[in-house]
Amino acid sequence: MERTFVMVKPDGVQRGLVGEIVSRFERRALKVTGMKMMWIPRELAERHYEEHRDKPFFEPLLSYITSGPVVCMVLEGENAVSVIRTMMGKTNPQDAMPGTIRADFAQATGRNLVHGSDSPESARREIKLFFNDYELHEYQKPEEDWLFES
Ligand code: DAT
Ligand code: MG
Repeated sequence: MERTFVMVKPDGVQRGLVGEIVSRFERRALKVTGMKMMWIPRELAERHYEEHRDKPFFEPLLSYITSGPVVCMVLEGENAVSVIRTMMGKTNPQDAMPGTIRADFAQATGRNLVHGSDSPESARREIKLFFNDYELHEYQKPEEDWLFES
């Protein structure tokens, strides 16, 4: 099983889309192993997005992501990183496929509702940035026997 870090960004919280977005992951039987609301401090936002430090959109990105509370999650499933990236859709919602979160609910790159790690390495880094061990939970769900061939 693979774990990935997902965040409903401030626009998703403000627009009341937390339930809709979490519901899509739950319906797909991805397992929520951590979840919390937080208002990201600027220093954490800078570390999270450090790969973009030299990009022209870095400052607007930081002010967007720190503009209100977000909901952070760790989700687990087979190939969870790429499965969730596909469910989110392209970075620019105007290029995202219908049926993806970004295409269905968003219109602008700078207000694209969700974050999801782009590789297993990024996932490990981001999970560590946002969660303590005691906030992550291993548990069994009764439907697990019906999700995968053994
Ligand atoms: P993603 O969030 O799909 O992984 P990314 O890591 O390239 O995309 O960029 C992080 C965020 O930065 C993205 O969700 C929105 C913003 N962003 C990316 N490219 C941008 C651009 N060209 N103009 C404005 N904002 C951009
Ligand atoms: Mg990214």
